[in-house]
Amino acid sequence: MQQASNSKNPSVAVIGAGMTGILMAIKLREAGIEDVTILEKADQLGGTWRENTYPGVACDVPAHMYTYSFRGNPEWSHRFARGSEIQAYFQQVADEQGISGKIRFNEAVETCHYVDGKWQLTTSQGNFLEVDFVVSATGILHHPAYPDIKGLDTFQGKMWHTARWNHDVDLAGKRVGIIGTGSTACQVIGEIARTSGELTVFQRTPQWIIRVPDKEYSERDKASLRGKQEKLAALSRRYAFVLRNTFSKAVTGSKLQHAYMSWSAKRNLRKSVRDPELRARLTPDYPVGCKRLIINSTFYDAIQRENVSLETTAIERICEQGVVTSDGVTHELDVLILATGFHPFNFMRPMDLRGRNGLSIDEAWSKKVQAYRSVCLPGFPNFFLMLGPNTPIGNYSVIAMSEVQAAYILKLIDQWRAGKLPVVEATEAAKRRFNDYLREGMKNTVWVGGCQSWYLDDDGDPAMWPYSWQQWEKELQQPDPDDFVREEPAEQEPLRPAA
Ligand code: N01
Repeated sequence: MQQASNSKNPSVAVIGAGMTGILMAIKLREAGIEDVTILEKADQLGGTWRENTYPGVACDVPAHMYTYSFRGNPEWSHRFARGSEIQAYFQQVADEQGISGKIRFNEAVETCHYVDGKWQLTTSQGNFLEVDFVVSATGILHHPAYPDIKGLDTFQGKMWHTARWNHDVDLAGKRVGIIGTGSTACQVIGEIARTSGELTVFQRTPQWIIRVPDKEYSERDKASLRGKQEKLAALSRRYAFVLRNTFSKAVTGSKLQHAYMSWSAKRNLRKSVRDPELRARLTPDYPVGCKRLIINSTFYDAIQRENVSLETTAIERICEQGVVTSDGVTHELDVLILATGFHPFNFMRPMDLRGRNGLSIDEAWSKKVQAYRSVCLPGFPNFFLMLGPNTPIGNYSVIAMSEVQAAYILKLIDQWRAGKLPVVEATEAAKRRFNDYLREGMKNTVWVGGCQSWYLDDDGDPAMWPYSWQQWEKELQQPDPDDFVREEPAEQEPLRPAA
């Protein structure tokens, strides 16, 4: 993108060096913005793919689609890339683009306050930074959710959350329990069933699973793609076309696609699980896609192994020896794995974020976690969220979504640079209109089909994008100047959400 003539040259802080932070740093530089500081709390980049190292960790979006559009990767080992190779991919892209050396590692942002037209940041290293813009690229699913089960702390064996995998413990011959049967658990179970002694899977709610066969790419497959970015891009577009016209449509109101997905998930269960009693216990009572569809080809095989048992009686408490279910049985365990998901609404917190006139993010979001077009927050000028509320599109590539957001953010910054916007701040009215529009779309989605999942907020409203991919691109194609403040408001009482 060309720098606007006579334009201001802003300073930008990017918080987080995961997939979105790296992307934003690249795109800012392409726009001629050189004064960019990337702050990363950990000692390595990669976000999700740095933190999740559990056995079986892989991406359930096809690898050739789960890449930046400008940097296809011919080297993927499988159709569904393994976590470690995705992490290596982001490292490689950041190195190639000269981003890695610019990241300030082990430096968490502790406070981020808007004062006199600038953002002032303090970090865990005791450093102070003042910038024009802040991009919060802190990810969605990075705060592990520990289950609220009585006695959890009393367990005397080894226990950990899947996002904090303990690689020091060898599961061979051990009595292992795992709580949860979401996307993560299914990947873990598929893997550790082969290595553990006895494995007990504690399932609270069954899940619908679609089997998309994995495929190992041969040396010949890889060689045919090396040096051919256009061929890689075409492959990515093909996968995107399929996903948009199947999964994405199935969950956002298309009856035909939903019928097809339902048939596919039910058929998978019927064909994969032989024992009717086990099959019945694995059968959900809610529509396919209501919870995030699980794409997996290992779980059903694993759950039928001799050393694996499915426990569907509710967990009553945890004791020193293991898990006590409501039928009074104590399941004695050496290891307890918590595949219990994440807190999806924490976003940049625990960072102390304060916008205009000291408005804190906790106040702004006290009634509801909402944003304008997922990216901007009224009361927080020149502040952008990557993968903010209502970004996710069920079973689609978050990289593709982030690229759309990054382009939109750059267009907004460009307006500021050209003096067309005094600050980049969505109005409260625009945010309300946008969220009314989202609410309208939610009615047609399958997420309101009566299940519980991280897709839903405290009011039971889906925190997802309820329309098509094409609509998402259209909404973020061009900023609408009428939705942004035209004059910097005078000092006033903080903008609080309406009661
Ligand atoms: O977490 P989840 P996840 N007692 O919230 C159970 C992404 N992801 O880490 O269904 C008993 O889906 C809970 O039970 P229930 C993807 O977006 C992507 O698996 O609430 N059980 C459920 O079974 C995904 O959606 C990839 O009744 C309890 C499980 O724990 C997201 O991460 C791979 C419980 C939590 O499932 C989260 O997936 C993996 C309790 N107290 C993950 N509390 C890719 O490949 C919770 N549970 C891209």
